[in-house]
Amino acid sequence: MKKLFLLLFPVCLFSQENCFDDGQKHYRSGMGLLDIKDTLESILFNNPKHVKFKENKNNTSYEKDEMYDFGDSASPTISIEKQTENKKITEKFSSFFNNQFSYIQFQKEKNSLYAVAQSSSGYWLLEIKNKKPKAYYIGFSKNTYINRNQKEKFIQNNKLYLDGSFLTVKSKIRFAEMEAVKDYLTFEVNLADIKKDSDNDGYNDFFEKLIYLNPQSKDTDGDGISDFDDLNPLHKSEKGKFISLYEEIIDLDASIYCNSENHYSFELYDSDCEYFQKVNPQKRRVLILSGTQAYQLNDDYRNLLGTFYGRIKNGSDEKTFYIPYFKKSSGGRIIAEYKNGKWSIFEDLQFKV
Ligand SMILES: [Ca+2]
Ligand SMILES: [Ca+2]
Ligand SMILES: [Ca+2]
Repeated sequence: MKKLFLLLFPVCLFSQENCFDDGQKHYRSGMGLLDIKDTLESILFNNPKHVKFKENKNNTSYEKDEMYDFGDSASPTISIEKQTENKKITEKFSSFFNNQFSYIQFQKEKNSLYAVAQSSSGYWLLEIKNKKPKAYYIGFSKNTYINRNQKEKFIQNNKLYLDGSFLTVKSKIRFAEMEAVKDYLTFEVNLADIKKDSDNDGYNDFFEKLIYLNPQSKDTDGDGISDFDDLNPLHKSEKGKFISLYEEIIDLDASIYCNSENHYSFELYDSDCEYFQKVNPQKRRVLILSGTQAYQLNDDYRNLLGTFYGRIKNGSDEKTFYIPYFKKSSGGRIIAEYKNGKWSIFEDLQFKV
């Protein structure tokens, strides 16, 4: 009996425990994962089962491919005519998907127009069919690089064939420096696997798994808004004094990508504070991961965790509150004042965290 009681006890304190300063240091979880040097062995082990690959020495090497920018005219495989055509198709895709993707290659089929594209979360297959856009997250591992130079036809016999390689971090000094541990690969994925959307909510299963949504439920958090339309799909929103404080704070990070129109771009946060998790954003699409989820997030998204907000510290007058924050290379604190039921917030950039 006693044991059970002890287990239940901490749950009741959950929200406050994780929101307010307790004099302890709380580091962001998930940070530091970038330093791990992935070996060929671990990369092969972690490669998802639906992704097959074969070596093909005629492919472009990672080193050579990486030198080309998107749509670079110096790329040897793209003629002027092709470039003009690609520009037109790019505009067509952008009219549906705004600025959420960079396009790698297009393919016209009888009833559909396809694109292989990249976003902050990884690689996607985009489809326009009967003027309806669909985006399917391909679900490659974080170590998978897809060449900018692809063969003319990447879809054949209901399979996706993409050239690329497996990468690892070359140097810890400069984060961006990568090298291929297995080069000249052609990846093969069944279209049926990536198109699978078990709950038919508009997000394919692979994307839902990546961002901790439920691929078997149209409405993960049960708030009546479908995953696809929910601006905070992981948590049911509520109203409250400190919840509205976090609503003000996330507006400080407003970016053009994570607006309500863009279903595939989220502003990512990690916080165990329930007040933060229960925000009801009006204009922005947010994913608020728990510290544990952020730590486990084993995909490209891990590079994209934005600002981390620490715990709320009470000022001496009970109207002023302080929240430290950490960005990739800087930090500061939010000063929040509560007057007549409203928050005024300021960023104190001079504050050293
Ligand atoms: Ca779904
Ligand atoms: Ca779902
Ligand atoms: Ca929902």
